[in-house]
Amino acid sequence: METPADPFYRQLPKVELHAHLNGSVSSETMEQLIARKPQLNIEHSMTAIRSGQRRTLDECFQVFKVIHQLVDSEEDILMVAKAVIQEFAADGVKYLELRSTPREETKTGLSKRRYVETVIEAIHQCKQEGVDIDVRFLVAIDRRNGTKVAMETVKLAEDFMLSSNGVVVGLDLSGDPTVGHGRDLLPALQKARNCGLKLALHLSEIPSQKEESELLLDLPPDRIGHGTFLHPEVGGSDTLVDKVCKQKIPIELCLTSNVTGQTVPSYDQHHFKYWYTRGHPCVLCTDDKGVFCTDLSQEYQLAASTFRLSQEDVWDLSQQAIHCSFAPEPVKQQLEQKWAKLRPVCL
Ligand code: 6MZ
Repeated sequence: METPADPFYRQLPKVELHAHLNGSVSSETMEQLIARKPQLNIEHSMTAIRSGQRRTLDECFQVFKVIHQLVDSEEDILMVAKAVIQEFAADGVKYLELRSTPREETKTGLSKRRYVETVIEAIHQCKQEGVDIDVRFLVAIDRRNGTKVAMETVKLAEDFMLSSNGVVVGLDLSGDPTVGHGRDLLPALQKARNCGLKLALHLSEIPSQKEESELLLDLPPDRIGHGTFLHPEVGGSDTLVDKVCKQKIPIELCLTSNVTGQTVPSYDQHHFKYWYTRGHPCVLCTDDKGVFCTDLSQEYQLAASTFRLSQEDVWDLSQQAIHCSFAPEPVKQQLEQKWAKLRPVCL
């Protein structure tokens, strides 16, 4: 991140609902990971895309493969998860839903169950250390791993939903959108829904996912990630838009990620405009703050300057995000109270 956001955006209390753990690792933490594993010969330029640069989505997915080599043990996961949580808190994020794909690594003896336990441990440690942020966890399904793994992931998420004291609240469907089809994951997603897990699904991140989105919108998901190609102006359809609007499904919008990954040609053509002007619930998010060299304050400032939002509009956006979260109702009320206390007098 080259220039930090203006004080208004940094001081704004914020809710982050779309953040992939390994994509959120900051350059400072990355330096430490690289120093720990010199034998991998990884340079920092391979783990982040500096602002102003553009990559294809496929190139972005190569970056995650490099990061996964650097984060492959319990120790690494604890370190990155704690650092990511502290960084979001330092950026004024008061409520965070972190998501990550459980991985097993034979080399280090890491199992998927330990992976999730370690993220939960990091969340607990941050709480004990008094970091001012409420953190929840979404267990992620990587779409390229197919039906069987998706089912196993749902089972894992369900177990933790029951045993984690409210930390695990839902399931994310993510991964390279050019690989696999949602049809094969439908039984797993239905199972997740039936057992009470909330669903945050990446939908229509690329144009060819129209049929898949129609199918997945009937679940329905509780939130949509990106939804870049849902509306007719970009090759989506009125049917898709109707489904999203009738069910009032909030959309997680990640400006820098989409422009850097070139699924959106420029900031002013971002689909934020389409959904926001319709009054549809929109939540600004970072996606992968480490890889895309951004933070949430920066994303709010970008949206404000691109779409001419007033400070009041920005405040309302951040406050509405509370109600798009998967937090239990009493937590939402506490957050509302926090926002009321922090509201600047000038608004
Ligand atoms: C789809 C994405 C993504 O799970 O190892 N991920 N999936 N679209 C995106 N847009 C750029 N950005 C990240 O974090 C990295 C993983 O998150 C998903 C991919 O599956 C990636 O491997 P975790 O913590």
